[in-house]
Amino acid sequence: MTITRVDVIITCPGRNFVTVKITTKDGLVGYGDATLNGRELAVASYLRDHLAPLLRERDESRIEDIWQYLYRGSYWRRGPVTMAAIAAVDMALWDIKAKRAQMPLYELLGGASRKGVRAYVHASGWDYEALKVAVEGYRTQGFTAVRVQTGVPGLGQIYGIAPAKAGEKYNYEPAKPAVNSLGEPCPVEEEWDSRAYLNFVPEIFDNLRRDFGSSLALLHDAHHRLTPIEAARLGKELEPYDLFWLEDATPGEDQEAFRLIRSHTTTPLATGEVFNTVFDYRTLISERLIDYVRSSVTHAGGITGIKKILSFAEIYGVKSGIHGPTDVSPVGMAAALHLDMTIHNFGIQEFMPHSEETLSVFRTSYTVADGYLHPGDTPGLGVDLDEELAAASPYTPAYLPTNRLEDGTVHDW
Ligand code: GCO
Ligand code: MG
Repeated sequence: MTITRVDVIITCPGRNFVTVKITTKDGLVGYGDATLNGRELAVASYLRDHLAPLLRERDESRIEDIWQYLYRGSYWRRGPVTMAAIAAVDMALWDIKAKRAQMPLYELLGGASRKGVRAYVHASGWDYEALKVAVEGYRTQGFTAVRVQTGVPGLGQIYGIAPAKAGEKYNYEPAKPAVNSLGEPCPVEEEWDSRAYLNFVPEIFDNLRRDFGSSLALLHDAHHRLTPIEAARLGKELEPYDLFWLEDATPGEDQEAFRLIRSHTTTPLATGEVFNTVFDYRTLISERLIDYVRSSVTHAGGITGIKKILSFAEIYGVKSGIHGPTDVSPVGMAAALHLDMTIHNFGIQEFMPHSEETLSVFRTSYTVADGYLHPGDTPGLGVDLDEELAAASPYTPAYLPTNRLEDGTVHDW
């Protein structure tokens, strides 16, 4: 019952991932996802240089104590880097505990509360016709919930639009670096115009409801780019289209801003993929300003961390909508699915299928069928990492894009 090794594995099978591997004295191995898109090396250093030395010879069964030791003991707490590092250690320890108990993690967390985990997928297109093909593609695969994003006339590449052909199996990967004048990787710069976007989006939903009817759950991500009053306008104008949720309508750290949005619209609201502790949500949840919590297991302190958030949310009738893009690794996705199976206030699970290249390194047990995911019944999280293949794909510098307005002002991406 002792930790003997803590390894940090950085690999890039199609995109960068950071994984923690914890090994116990009797040879049990647990994995945790520590991937922070565009800042992977900061988390890897936090783990290698600051946490790993503190974990060796510790009793791996004391998960809550280790979580509190890493959270409070570091003095400097919260934030995406710290909480991703703690998350990875936490996931690995839960993986080990469930393997030692010889049961899938969801059984250890309280057993199944549902038959499976309803997923939503990402459909996008440069224009409505391309989006329609993508939505149709997913609907024929049996998905009942689809996030929809399109280009905006007059704008170039913007958030959420897969440059690949519409309807392709894999979703778009935003962390594609540009190269600066020195030949060094740097963020791509996209251009944004909220007014053009606001004047265009309602028509897209009008078309979608005309073509796909009322039963298909439609989600949309405004990705932090609107002011509170713009978000209120969009929520109000989308009410006739009965969205499942409007995500990140305005930057979520301005929690009180959601009071303004809420006072204008009944469109359900989701936020929090960039949040990493329950304190980021305190006003949002206690005043019921949102309907769904978006943090991922990977970015919110692991199983232990996100359970604190979702238990708080359950009291106020706020549900989960755990973040599941391709930049959360299959380990982080598996952890989400085990939680999704057991918590009462489950809402929906984001699912961007990883590429074959990624899945060749991360061998998963979770399954998807008829729009539902299931974590599988392999003991632990149910993910194995092929370290030889991982080593063959070294880290590749990559950054998320940045946004500028027409006059050059930096804007939320
Ligand atoms: C989502 C998110 C992603 C993020 C990406 C950042 O709703 O899935 O907004 O698209 O932009 O995960 O790394
Ligand atoms: Mg989002």
